[in-house]
Amino acid sequence: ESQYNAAAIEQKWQQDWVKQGLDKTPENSDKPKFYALSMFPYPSGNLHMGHVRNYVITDVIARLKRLQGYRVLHPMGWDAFGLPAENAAIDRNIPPADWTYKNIAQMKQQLQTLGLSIDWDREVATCSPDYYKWTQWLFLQFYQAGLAYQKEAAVNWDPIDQTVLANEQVDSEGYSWRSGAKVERKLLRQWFFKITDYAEQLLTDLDKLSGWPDRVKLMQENWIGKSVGAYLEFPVKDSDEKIAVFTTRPDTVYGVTYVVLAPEHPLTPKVTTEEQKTAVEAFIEAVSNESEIERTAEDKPKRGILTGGTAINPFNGEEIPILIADYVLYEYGTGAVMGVPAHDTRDFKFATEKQLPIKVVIVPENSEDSNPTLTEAYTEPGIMVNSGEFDGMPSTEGKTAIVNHAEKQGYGKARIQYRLRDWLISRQRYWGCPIPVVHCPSCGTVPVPNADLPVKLPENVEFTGRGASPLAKMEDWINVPCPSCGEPAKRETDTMDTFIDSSWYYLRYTDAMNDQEAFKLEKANDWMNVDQYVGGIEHAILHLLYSRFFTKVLRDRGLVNVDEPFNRLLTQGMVQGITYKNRKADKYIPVDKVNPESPKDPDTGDDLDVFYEKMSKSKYNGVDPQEVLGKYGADTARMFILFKAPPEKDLEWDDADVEGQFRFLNRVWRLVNGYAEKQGEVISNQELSKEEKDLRRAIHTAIKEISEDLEGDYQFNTAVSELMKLSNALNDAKCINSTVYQEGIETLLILLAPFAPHIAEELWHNLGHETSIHLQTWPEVNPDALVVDEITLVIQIMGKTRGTIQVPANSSKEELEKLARESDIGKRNLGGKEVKKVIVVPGKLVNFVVPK
Ligand code: ANZ
Ligand code: ZN
Repeated sequence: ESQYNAAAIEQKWQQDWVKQGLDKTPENSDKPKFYALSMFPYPSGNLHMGHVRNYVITDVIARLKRLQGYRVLHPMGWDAFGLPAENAAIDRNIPPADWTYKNIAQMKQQLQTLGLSIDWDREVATCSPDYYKWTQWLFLQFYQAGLAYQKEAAVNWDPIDQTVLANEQVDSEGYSWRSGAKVERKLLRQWFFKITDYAEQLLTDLDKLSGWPDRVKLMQENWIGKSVGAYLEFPVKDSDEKIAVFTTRPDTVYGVTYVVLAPEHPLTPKVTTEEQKTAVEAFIEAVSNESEIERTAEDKPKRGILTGGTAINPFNGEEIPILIADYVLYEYGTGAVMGVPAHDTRDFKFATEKQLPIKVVIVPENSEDSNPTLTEAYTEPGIMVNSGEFDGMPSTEGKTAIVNHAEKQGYGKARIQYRLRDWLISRQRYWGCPIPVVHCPSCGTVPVPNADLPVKLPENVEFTGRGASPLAKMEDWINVPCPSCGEPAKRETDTMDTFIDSSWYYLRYTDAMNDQEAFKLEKANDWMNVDQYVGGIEHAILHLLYSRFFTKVLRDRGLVNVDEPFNRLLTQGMVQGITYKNRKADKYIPVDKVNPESPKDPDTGDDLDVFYEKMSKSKYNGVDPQEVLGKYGADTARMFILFKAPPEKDLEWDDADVEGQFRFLNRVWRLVNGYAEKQGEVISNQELSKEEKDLRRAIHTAIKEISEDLEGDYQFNTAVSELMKLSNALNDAKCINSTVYQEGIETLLILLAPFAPHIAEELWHNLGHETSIHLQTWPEVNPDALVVDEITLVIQIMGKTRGTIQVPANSSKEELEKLARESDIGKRNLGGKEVKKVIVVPGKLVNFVVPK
């Protein structure tokens, strides 16, 4: 009997499947469609366990759906633009394209060893001109729709390297990763996408996404951040200027004791008095380098200063001071707020520090005192007091009443405000998609005509990491005739945020080879939406929000007919490795240097902390997929990953459990091959024996349980447990010449096929089948097979029949006695009586002997 040699059979079948074209996407088929999508990887060069888990999950779903009769689209590609390639160019002088394509080749080869049923004909790489041509075309669609525009915006500026930095290149203290310089904020002209136009739709359509985790929907909701409130205008004393504020609490307007402007607010210099001028300017200078996070941090004392100017509360004519403070953000609302220290926690702290008055205008219902002294802000609803004609009104009603009043008087109006800002899409980088516009001295911004797309990245660029973007130095590339007037003009040198590349790749997959269009409408409409999207929670906000935005814009341009890109979303948990840390020395110890029986630091002898944490190089707790695959094969790795934890939960890597799955596959190997060898004539009995009936029940229970586990929530872990149960039942059964046994063996293999595709295929062929197991049909549950036969049981007391009950035919003696005792007949006749003896005749009767 042959040994299970994973390496040999996996290679064999992978080649065979390619030859047969099993993974190709069926184009002309009247089967229902299923689009299974993994978030595509950044080609860093090495496949890690997080990738493996992600793609194995999607693959099981894709394989399952094929067996269930769907035509499946299961593609893969590369999110291939981005900073690391440029850094490699700077550090090692390798052109970004070379580095990227080398990594893609390496990772693709690694992916293929996992036995993923991917249609590689549809592979895309976002850095390839035949992809980014269409990214540029889509940019121009946005531009024509008025959804792409330029404005000044603050960027991170490294004053030593004279370059713009991405947020990730600035450390938490605000220093440059490269030069170590303190990063400054500098205003530069930047490109934006007007995602704010879609804020309301992006919010309300979350309701359509019943197949998304609530957690992700909540994160998106918070990011969009809808606030219902009002704009109110406070006139500046002795001036025509008015300060508009955004407030969610118009009901507190009588409690305003000051107004605060963002330091950058254009009114700041206008309201500042001569005496305060120097102090105000110094304050603005100090704030200008603070990041938004620093400015709004909860725990930090709020910094602010009087401008000397005075505003008037239009509701009661009160004169109130105007301040500037760092916590007021210029980009949100109107960049100005009304300070209500009695009812806002932040204002309370600020007013207390600055000794500004606190005026109560809301009190709890039934409160006697309308001027209580507060030790903290009262932020709950209540009854309005000290609010003129509004006194006595519940504050919840007061919100509308105040806004209505302001609207009538002409100094305010209802307003919905979103926290979402427009998407800053320009990057001063080389390795990204060039923005296809030309700047002409006479025509202004001119789109590159479609016929001239793609605007290709120039080659032979010098990378120093210093100065402006490498593109800005490519004179030959920059200088072009204006597409409109033909006069000398200059190319845009900014490239696009790589999140744009990944906002439409799922559409390109539907028609990946098209060199005439980004994708054909009919093909996109045919395959969209993605039925199941699988990826990391780290993309819960940006990538998913941007993709949703793209889909809606393209829908409005008539390029696709769906509202949402991703029907169902599975965010898989992290893969964690066992981690050893010397807490005293604050250092991690590589796993292979530690004796797991008594974990000690090999250098110092200190006891080590042992815990599970996300695998990472810096913690020396990673497990290399190549190593596991080399030792056990892809099928074992897949089984372990699926078995060890539900897909959305974190998974703790455990070698013993990997072993366990390897042993299970070996058992299946022996079971099926043993059967294939011994298998004689298969006898079909008219009347099934009890053993056959039991086995048949086990088979159909497995079908039922596994089908249910894989429906909706994809509980692969319990499905694998069911596979193990069925395999045990087959191992124990003796009726190997029965058709039932044959059904059991074949069912086991088909149920196993999505999980461990290679071994299932090999064993399937060993049974004598010619066509691939992956072309079979997922078995159906036969409800009859699940039914447990019943018999009529006679209940006797002292040999006298008192009645009968129905019981399962296969009940044991103990079960029969219990069923009889607990039946109504048993209870009625035995109630309280001591039972001396019980006589059980299996399949017939139970007789209770009681004292006379
Ligand atoms: C007066 C007031 C009284 C407020 C009160 C709250 C409670 P969200 O929910 O985030 O929209 N605000 C408005 N613009 C701001 C800006 N640019 N920077 C900092 N804070 C700003 O919060 C809206 C509230 O945040 C607004 O309502 C305003 O303070 C403040 F008892 O106005 B409120
Ligand atoms: Zn021109």
